[in-house]
Amino acid sequence: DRRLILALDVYERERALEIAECTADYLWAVKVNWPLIIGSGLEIITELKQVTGLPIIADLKLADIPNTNRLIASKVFEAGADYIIAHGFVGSDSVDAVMGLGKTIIVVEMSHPGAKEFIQPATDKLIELANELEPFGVIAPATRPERVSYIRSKLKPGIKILTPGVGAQGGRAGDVLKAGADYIIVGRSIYASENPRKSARMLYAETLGV
Ligand code: BMP
Repeated sequence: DRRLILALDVYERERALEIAECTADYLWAVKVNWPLIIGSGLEIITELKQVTGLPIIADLKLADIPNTNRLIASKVFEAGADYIIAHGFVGSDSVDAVMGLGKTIIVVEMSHPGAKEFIQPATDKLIELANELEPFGVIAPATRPERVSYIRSKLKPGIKILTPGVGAQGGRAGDVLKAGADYIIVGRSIYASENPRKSARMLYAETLGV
C-alpha cells in the first residue's frame, strides 16, 4: 500500500545512504538518477538495496539504439536495479531490448513545461507503444493531473502510472493520485527539506488519505 518513491538526486554516497535509510519506512521504492550515479558510482544501487531493502528504480531514461540500450541495461540490472526507465520515442525495438532484460518503465509524458513541445504531441503513440509492450509502468506528469486521467483512460489496466512533479515542480500528491496515478515520485521536497524523514512521513500520510 506504499505509493511514495524517493527521487534521490544527490551526488554524495554518504548523504544518499543516510536519506534513504531515514525515509525507507515510508517508501515503496528508491529512484536513482544520473546525478547520484555520476557522483557515487553504480555500486550505490547495491548499497541502497542493502540499506533500505527496497526496490531500486534506475532512471537512466535510455534513448539509444537497441544494442546500446541492451549494453547499458544489462550492467545496471546486474548492479541490482529492479526497474529501468527508458524513453519510448526512440521506438519499440529500443524499448524491447530493455524489457528483454528486466522490468521496464516507459516515459509517456514528462512533467516539465518543455514536454509540451515534442513529447506531449506524441503521448497517444507512446500510450499505444506501452499497451503493445506491456511494461511494468509508465511515467506521466504530476504537474498535469488532467493528463494523468487521460493517460489512465487509454492505458491497459495492469500497467502502473508513476508520476514525478509533486512538490518542487508544483504538483500535489492528492490531486495526481485521484487522477489515477499509482505512485508519486518525490525528490527535492524530501531530500532538500530540513527533516527528510518528517517530509516523507507527511507525503506518505497524504497518499493514505486518497
Ligand atoms: P523533484 O521532486 O525534485 O522535482 O524530482 C523529480 C524527479 O523525477 C527527478 O529525478 C527528475 O529527473 C524525475 N523526472 C521528472 O521530474 N519529470 C519527468 O517527466 C520524468 C522524470 O524522471
